[in-house]
Amino acid sequence: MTQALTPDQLTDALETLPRWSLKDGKLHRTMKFGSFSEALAFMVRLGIEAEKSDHHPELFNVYSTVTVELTTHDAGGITMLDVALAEAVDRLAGEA
Ligand code: H2B
Repeated sequence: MTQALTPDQLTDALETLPRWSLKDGKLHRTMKFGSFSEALAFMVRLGIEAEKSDHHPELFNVYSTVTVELTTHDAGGITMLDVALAEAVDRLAGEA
């Protein structure tokens, strides 16, 4: 769970996450909401979810847009913890 994925494992994982791409060595997704309030509510919901597993997203917000970047700092790369958090993001957005 906490070991950085190999390039092959990462390719396999990305095939299961069509809304995500690889950018600067992190899982990357930009999401657009209907308003700043909706974007903020999403970030709070995601933060509560992240606390449960003690694994945290990098969040960037500009008005109604939220960019989510996922990496495991302790492992120096993307791990299954990031894949699980990406799935949680999609679930929270009502897409999975
Ligand atoms: N989140 C992320 N994304 N990467 C980490 O390496 C990480 C984390 N480490 N949340 C956790 C907290 C660690 O610092 C604590 C001690 O469990």
